[in-house]
Amino acid sequence: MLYPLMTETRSVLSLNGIWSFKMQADGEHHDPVAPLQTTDVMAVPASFNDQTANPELRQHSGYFWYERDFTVPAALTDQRLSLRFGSATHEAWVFVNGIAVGHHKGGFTPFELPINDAVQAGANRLTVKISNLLDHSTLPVGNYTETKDANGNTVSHVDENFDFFNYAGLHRNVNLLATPWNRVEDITVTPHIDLDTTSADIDIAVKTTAAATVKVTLLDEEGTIVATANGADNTLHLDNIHLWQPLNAYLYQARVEILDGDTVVDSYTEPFGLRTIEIKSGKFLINGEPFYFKGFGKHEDSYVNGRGMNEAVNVLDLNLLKKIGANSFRTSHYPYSEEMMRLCDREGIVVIDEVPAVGLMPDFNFDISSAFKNTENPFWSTVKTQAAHEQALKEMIGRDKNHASVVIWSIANEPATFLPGAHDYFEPLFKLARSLDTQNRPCTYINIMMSTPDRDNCSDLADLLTLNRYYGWYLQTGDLKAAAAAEEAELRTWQEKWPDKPIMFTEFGADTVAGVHSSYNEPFSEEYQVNYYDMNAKIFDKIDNFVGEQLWNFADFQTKFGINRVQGNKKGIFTRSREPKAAAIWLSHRWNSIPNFN
Ligand code: GCB
Repeated sequence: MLYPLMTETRSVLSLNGIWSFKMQADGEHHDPVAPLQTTDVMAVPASFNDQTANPELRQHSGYFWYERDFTVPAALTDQRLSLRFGSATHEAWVFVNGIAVGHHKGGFTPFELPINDAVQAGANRLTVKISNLLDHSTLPVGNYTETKDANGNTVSHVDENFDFFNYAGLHRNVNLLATPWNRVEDITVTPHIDLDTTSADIDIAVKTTAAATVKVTLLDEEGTIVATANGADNTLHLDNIHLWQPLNAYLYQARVEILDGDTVVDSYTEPFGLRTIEIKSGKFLINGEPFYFKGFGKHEDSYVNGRGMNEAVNVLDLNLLKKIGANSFRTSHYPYSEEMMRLCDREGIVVIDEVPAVGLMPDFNFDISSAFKNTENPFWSTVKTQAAHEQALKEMIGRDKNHASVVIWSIANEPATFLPGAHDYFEPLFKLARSLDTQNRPCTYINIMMSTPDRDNCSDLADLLTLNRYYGWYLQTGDLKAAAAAEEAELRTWQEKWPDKPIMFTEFGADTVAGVHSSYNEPFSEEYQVNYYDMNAKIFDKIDNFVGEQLWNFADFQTKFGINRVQGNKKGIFTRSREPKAAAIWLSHRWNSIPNFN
């Protein structure tokens, strides 16, 4: 799906701003034929949860409604009109003037709904019903239960089977699009790069709504035309190419036009970068050189906006990331906004792109030691997420396939791959992901602590080993010496088992309350966080195939209530308001002295 762009043939009208809002109370119903009866308002894009002063609404599990009026300019009514949502978390039903125009399930990918039959020139009413319910058939996975209130109405409860707050709402841009009827629907860019001759053959596959005369023009970063071709399936040759490099981005543009004689019927411009990715002898090569990942698992999480897109925070985060000497992050635990992906392309940030497959384990708790003993749970024969998982992969790869910044697809975070049945569940999903990506990016799943080399059932499926490990935090808490021994032993076993697969940590971290200090290296202190990272770093530097360290987490973030969390997860090396803890200074010394390629 193409990102909404204003071009000479396309209009994009923002529907962001203040909308009317109503929580649907238990037993209540609303018919969108009539306007919403409410005085509450919500800003879009943002989560609804932290915009309210009402604790009941903040914690609401169930349905809620957004509504606003919008005007369709008469000049646009003979074009194809559609509504485009960057995301609606987690399931949405959309109505225009009370007429149902479409539905989408899955809270982190865009959808577009044609509305010509429901709109008129001038004033119109847009209503969106949203559900934030999660269960064992959705991604992420939630534990769903129902009770009855005093009036016999059903009350829904969702207990997050994961460690982040179930923020919901219209999280990303909402736009009215006017496009030509005969238009470019999709563009797939597949570069074949010859590093020796610094040349490339670039396949540009254009999908149009009807047979059309297509013209493709490639422009360099200065806007100079470097190649042209006619037809919907072309290979264009470039000499003297500029590579897209980590932290040194270079973006070309593919301008795609549909022509009727000399008239441009539709025009769309897709940015793309030229870079190679290869896994060879335990190394992760970008443009033929061994790349070392330095960076973070992140969240889309900020004060007030919740999980809602916050472009100022995105810009700040990437500036902090670069300042600290990092070069990469993972979109834990769901695809991030299209705006963030475009920013990463432009800033040269290397991205591991993850589907919202999180919570794929029997039950989420912090008792890792007892989970180690639980090896016979029939989880994989009961979970019903396969269809949602396929859809999430299709939508993420469909959306992000042309991004130079994306170098790995993450097919799940911490699934219970130590339980029987995991391989049968994941094998078709890896096949699907590989068949969807014309750039053949490596695929992985993010491995949980219990899935040690002797227990894990899926490491043959992954192109590299991406491990989340909490030695010295959830295990050997406070004992960094014992933690170091256990961690080194495990890493060496992985390396022996798969000598050609690169290994990296995609999570490791220690909760740290900013301002808590200790002369005794106590967990939760800033000193412990520094020493914890120092212990890990010394081990990484001893493992040959170790290709990167992405720590947990970039910043403190909001979670559900629970005795293990004090106003959220405190493993950030920045606070939630992005102030540095002591570990940020320590890391900046380490990372600024490690080259991106080594
Ligand atoms: C993990 C999860 C992440 C949690 C983190 C933690 O393994 O992948 O979502 O937030 O641990 O802090 O416990």
